[in-house]
Amino acid sequence: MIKKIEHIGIAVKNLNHSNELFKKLFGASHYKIETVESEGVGTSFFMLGETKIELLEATHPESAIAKFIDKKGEGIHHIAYEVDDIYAEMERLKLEGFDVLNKEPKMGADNKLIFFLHPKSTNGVLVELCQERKD
Ligand code: CMX
Repeated sequence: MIKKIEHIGIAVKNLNHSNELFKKLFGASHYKIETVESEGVGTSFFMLGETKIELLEATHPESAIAKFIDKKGEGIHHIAYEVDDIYAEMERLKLEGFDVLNKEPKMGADNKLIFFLHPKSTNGVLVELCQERKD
């Protein structure tokens, strides 16, 4: 079951610059910075009440974020939904006909198991499904 929006991911060219920009916007600093080499991203997280915003910067030119910015410019990159059972959701969404981009859930930022749905199968919005890793 999908429970709620866990975070909104925003692609940025320069994480340090955008951390300062969003600090001014939100009146609060990011609470975490994390690099996820397997995804080719540097990330920072801001918490606004119960809403989490993730900024993502590419760590190399082949990163999904570099490709996204080259093509579309900076902006909303994905919406992440929290699920209660990520393995069951993966099977359910496959059966529903969505284009699931990963064979298995994998480790993402912020101690989450994640997988993605291709934006072509979700009205043009890249969807991330995530669940807190328990062990
Ligand atoms: N949102 C909406 N559309 C997107 C998109 C995004 N984030 N990224 C790519 N697209 C669109 C492209 O504009 C292109 O559209 P057109 O065909 O109309 O020109 C199309 O998708 C391209 O699709 P593709 O050729 O299959 O593949 P790409 O090489 O562009 O890769 C995607 C796109 C989504 C499959 C790839 O980025 C991916 O696997 N993403 C999941 C992993 C990821 O994004 N990791 C970084 C974040 C990690 C984190 O959150 O920690």
